[in-house]
Amino acid sequence: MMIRTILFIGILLTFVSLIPRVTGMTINKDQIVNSKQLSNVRYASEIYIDDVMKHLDELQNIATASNGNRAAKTIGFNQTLDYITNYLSSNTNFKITQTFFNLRNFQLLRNPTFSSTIDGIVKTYTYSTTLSLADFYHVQYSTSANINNNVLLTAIPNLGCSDADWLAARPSPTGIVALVKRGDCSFEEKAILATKYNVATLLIYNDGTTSGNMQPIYINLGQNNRVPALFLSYNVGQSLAIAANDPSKVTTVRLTIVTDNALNPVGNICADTLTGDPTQTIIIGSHSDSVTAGPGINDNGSGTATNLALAATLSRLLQTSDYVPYKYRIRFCWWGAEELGLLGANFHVSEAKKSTVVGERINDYLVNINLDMLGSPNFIFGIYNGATAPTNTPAAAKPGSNKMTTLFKDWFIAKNFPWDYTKFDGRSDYGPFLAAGICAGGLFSGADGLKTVEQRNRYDAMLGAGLGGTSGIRQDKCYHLSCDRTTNINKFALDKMVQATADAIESIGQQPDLESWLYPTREIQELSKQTPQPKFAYNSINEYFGLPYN
Ligand SMILES: *[C@@H]1O[C@H](CO)[C@@H](O)[C@H](O)[C@H]1NC(C)=O
Ligand SMILES: CC(=O)N[C@H]1CO[C@H](CO)[C@@H](O)[C@@H]1O
Ligand SMILES: [Zn+2]
Repeated sequence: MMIRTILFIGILLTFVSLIPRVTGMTINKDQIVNSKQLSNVRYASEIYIDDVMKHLDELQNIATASNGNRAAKTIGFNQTLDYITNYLSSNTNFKITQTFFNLRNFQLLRNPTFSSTIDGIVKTYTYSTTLSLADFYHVQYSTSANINNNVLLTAIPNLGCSDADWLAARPSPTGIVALVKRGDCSFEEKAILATKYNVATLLIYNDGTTSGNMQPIYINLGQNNRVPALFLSYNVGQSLAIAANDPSKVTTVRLTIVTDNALNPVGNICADTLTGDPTQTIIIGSHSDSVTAGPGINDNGSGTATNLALAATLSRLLQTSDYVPYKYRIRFCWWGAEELGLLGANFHVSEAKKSTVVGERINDYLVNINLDMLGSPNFIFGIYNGATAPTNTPAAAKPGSNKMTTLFKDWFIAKNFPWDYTKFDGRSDYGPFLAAGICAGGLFSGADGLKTVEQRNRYDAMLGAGLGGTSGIRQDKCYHLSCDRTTNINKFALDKMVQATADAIESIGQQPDLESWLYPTREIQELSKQTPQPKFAYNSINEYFGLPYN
């Protein structure tokens, strides 16, 4: 690897020049680490909270001028991307790439209609947004359907989770409407099979297993869904299934679903250091969109702004002659459409899995540091707990994620600051990396969790009276609300989180062999990567949104 060799010589030369002041021992990898003590503990002290706050003010201005938010598909989001790109071009020498992907703009344009005809008897069903009154409900990311002739209905045997179920259906589901009961596999899996067998529309009905499972429910089939779908109550679904399974009856349906599924291009931005091995990349990510409900200054403007300040500071340092360049390429990314289901990061990871370009392949990544909400007003110093990675996390990603947890923890301990573990459930932009076997770590200052009395007391004791916040209230009372403005930011907490992140990047940047450190038995773990990988960081898009998974 050409770049790796040149860099290594560069590091070596830098080190050699320091030898007279050091010890004169033989040069080995450990001593390159030791050079950190001589000249290279600077990143954290050269990044300033006021720079981060300045970015937050700019993001706030953008939101204020754009109906109060910076959500994907709005002008506020586009202006956020412009701001990031312009700032990076004028304040770093990094290579900047903007990649667009299409975001489906799902909208229900009018209420869907649905009726059945069983042996000539017509029944019209009720659509209502009050689910307790509804016979059926629309499905997020359903495509449109206009079935105004009576079309045959077929009931898929069992729960429609296998090809065998779909092949056994009589009549065959192809070209007609298919009815499937809830259960066993995820809703998406049923929809994928329905698409495969080319149904005219998929009707999923509740399973009636409890009193809470009678009414239709709201589900999301995800951006990739291609099938028209409705969700029916148990009673409607069950009576239709009985009729459709009765060979002496003719059971047909009519329905209309009118949706707008227009595609909107949404951008991811990445900025790469010009130095460092591209086949060993450390990727620092944050999301650039807000929810539609508010300006998203803590969530996750604080991540966006921190990432910008980190990038500019590192670019400056790397152009300083006495700062030892890292052996690894550092890539800073701003993901689009996190709030809609990690779409930007997921797109990046799925492209990387397909790529054969050196430096762009998924295996060119060593670790993903995710910068989330970092300045919550009633903050905790939260560290992702590698030990609580989702159960479907590939083995390869686990040891390194634990090491990242320890790295952050050691920083807070060394500073005599309090800290807490936060869950590492894949529900942020690191999720797709983790699911692809890349270890991850990061910080999180808290969202709608309540600060406990124990936390308040411990933070007060360690930080000084009054700095521990308030027990019994949420860590971010403005989480996903319009009051998530710059005034919502706890500058003290954000400052510490920024310092901790800079120090973590510098520390792993200077590891002599980061790959061995993060992937201690990579060869063996390579084997476990052969097992089928989850499509997403979590089992289904519904699980991500806290909806029933199946
Ligand atoms: C945002 O930018 C994209 C890509 O340039 C463009 O297609 C889209 O129309 C813009 N959206 C708005 C709301 O300006
Ligand atoms: C990604 C992020 O913001 N982090 C938080 C910011 O975004 C989403 C939304 O809040 C949360 O799920 C994350 O926890
Ligand atoms: Zn959010």
